[in-house]
Amino acid sequence: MPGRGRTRLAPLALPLLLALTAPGLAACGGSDDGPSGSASSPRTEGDSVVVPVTREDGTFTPNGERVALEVGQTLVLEVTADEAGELHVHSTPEQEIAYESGSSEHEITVDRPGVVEVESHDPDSIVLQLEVR
Ligand SMILES: [Cu+2]
Repeated sequence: MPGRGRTRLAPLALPLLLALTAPGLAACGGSDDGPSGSASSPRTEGDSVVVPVTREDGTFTPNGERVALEVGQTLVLEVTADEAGELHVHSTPEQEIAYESGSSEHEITVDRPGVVEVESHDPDSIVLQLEVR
């Protein structure tokens, strides 16, 4: 019976899958750019934290993601936008980042601890929450 054949296969397939994926995971943990280094994840480059930001059809990626930053540490925003606009950094004092359409890089630093929002007002969207320590 086909039904019986399928149930007999299942217990065998699971350990096989685990065996196949486990070495892959181990290998990725040892390298700097595994699958976790996807296009929208923050990463550290030298002393800076680099965060890719994408604006497409009025939607921002990331969307309120928390990023840890040290006081005085440089945050590099790699902006890729299909339309020019402005980001607000709600630090004290507030900072504004004007970006063009296309790709551009913007550096900011925050000189006191706290949670600082990086947002767009047009369209309204929280892009990042910087946890500054
Ligand atoms: Cu604002």
